Amino acid sequence: MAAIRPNENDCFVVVDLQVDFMPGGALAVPGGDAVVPLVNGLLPRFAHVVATQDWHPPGHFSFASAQPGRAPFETVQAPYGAQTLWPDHCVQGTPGAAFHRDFRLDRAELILRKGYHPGIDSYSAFYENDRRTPTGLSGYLRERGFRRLFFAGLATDFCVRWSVEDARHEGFEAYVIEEACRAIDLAGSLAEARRAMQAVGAGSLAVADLAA
Ligand code: VGL
Ligand code: ZN
Repeated sequence: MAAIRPNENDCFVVVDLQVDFMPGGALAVPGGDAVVPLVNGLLPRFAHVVATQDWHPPGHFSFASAQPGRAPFETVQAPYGAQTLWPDHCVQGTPGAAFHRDFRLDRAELILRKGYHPGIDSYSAFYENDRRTPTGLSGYLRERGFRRLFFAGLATDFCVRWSVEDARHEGFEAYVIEEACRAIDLAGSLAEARRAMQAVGAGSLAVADLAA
């Protein structure tokens, strides 16, 4: 494949590079810290960058601690469908919700926070988990004139996957930079994510596929 050279209509979407998703964090993604230097190295190749930030109020519905008798990684039925329960993570204003200190956040033109409604989780940067409540990102990206979105970050099988699927549904071209993502991988969720992203026509890229 010829190298892709990002242009003015392209945006790099960096997903949830936050302390709680790093090794030692409340919801650690294995190898999550390894993507930070890769993402930093990619930033200069893009004219435009958006970063997302998981941003939950204390006692959020997706926290197992908020559901009596439930443990992290169990699934419950929410009013909007199945919801995985998580350890408390990315609580608004806490150190765990902060971006990794080495992430060059200064390059981001927008920080899109999600997951702030107490009763709805939001994996996707576009729609909350009820699949109906918009975050406003698609209007923003459209108004900016972006057509191709390039994704990296955490976690491949949750926030990256759901964002990529919604990006396609919203009519954007979507590419996943595989080496710059890491997965939680609960019960085959990574394989399922790869299938789902392929099924919606998202491209899968290596860092080397992007022109330096
Ligand atoms: C995420 C689970 C819960 C993610 C966020 O960033 O992939 N996963 N909240
Ligand atoms: Zn979360």
